[in-house]
Amino acid sequence: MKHFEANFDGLVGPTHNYAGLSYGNVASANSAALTSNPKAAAKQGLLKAKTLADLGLAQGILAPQSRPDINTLRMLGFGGTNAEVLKQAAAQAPQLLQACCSASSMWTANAATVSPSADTHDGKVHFTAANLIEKFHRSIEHPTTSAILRATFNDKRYFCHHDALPAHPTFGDEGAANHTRLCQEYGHAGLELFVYGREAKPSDRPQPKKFPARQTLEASKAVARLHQLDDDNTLFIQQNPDLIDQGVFHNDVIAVGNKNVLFYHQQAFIDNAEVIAKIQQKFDGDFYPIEVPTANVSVQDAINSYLFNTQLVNLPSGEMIIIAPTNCQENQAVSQYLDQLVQLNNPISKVHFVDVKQSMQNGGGPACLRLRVALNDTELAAVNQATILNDTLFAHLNNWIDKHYRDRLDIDDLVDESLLIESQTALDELTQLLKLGSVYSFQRN
Ligand code: SUG
Repeated sequence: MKHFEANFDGLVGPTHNYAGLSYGNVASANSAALTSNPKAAAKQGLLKAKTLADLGLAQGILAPQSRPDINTLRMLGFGGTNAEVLKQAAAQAPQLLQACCSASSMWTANAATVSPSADTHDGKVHFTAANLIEKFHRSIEHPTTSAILRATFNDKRYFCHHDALPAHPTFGDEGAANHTRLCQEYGHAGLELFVYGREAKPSDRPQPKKFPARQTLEASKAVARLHQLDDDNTLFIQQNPDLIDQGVFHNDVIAVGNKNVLFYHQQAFIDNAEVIAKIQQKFDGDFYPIEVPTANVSVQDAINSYLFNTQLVNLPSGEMIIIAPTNCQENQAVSQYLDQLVQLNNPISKVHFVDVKQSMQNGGGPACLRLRVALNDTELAAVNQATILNDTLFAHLNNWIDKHYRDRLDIDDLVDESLLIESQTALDELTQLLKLGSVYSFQRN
């Protein structure tokens, strides 16, 4: 039986826009009110996913959310026809309309936390949808995320789905963006690292002073319990709060792991040496930490280029390569560092650059756009096969994007009812393409 890691990328939805919704995410703030290009964004993301499929990796697609979210706007007191709901919201509370139009579900690293069957007591792959409560526009994702995950991993013999944790600040959960799994081989029991920003209960641990810490220790521990993980294969690590204050809003902006390699910045954790020693103690096999010194790459350069929001992947040949955003090529310090990295004696042999600039402008790099799911052959065969990316699905999705997506969108366009109609028409067709059933509430009402 073969074991490997599959990536499930979020398709960028038709309402992709720049609304400056994520306080603490520097790119989102800097892009506020820029004109977006949903068509280019969707194509960039899809091409990135196809690049990985063409490299021989298992690659799936997760459907986007339906936006504008008219139901949420109605819950907030806007009424009448859909057109009236949009108009009232635009006039009275444009920030709520913008939140209900965000295409933020594209960043599927925040869709859920996933533990593979090799780590769990019942031998199933466990998924816990992330509640994303720190940001209103993201907190409304999880019911549909759960429906999409259940329709994608739709075999109870192999997959166990948990609803999002209770929506209270004690349990702020951002999913796999704060979770890394190290292992010797994908099929071996791994060591799951849960990186949190703060403890919800009063504690004397340092906390960020400026920007919010989105993930709590309490949430990480709840997910580990739900996933039936052992103490032996979990580690809870606090992120450096000073870095959160500089814009490292998720751990995957400053560290990434794959198999026995952890690639991280010198300032990623409060005490890197202690973290590495703890991992070394618990990790079964040779552990390979690669620490990037501040002298080579500053925290600012890491945030601007997303050096750590890269995908470290193993090709079928066994070779480990790094999938990096083209922004890394454009940053002199980072580009120099990457040139050196692949020359040095370490497991990473090559860098492959992908252009995901539309997503990057909202703070989402290659790693944000994917949910990693370690699987074996039998489990992959049990996944909804219509969601697996191959040449045919790639061609269909490109045509579907061409047919339905706009190539420019301003935040003032969000009030336009025709955007809602275009979006629902597109997603209705997509559910047929991906054989998802009626995952959207507009299909059931
Ligand atoms: O949650 N940006 C997302 C980016 C998420 C990146 N994901 C990972 N690091 N895994 C966020 O901050 C911006 C939306 C806007 O401003 O229009 C946004 O939601």
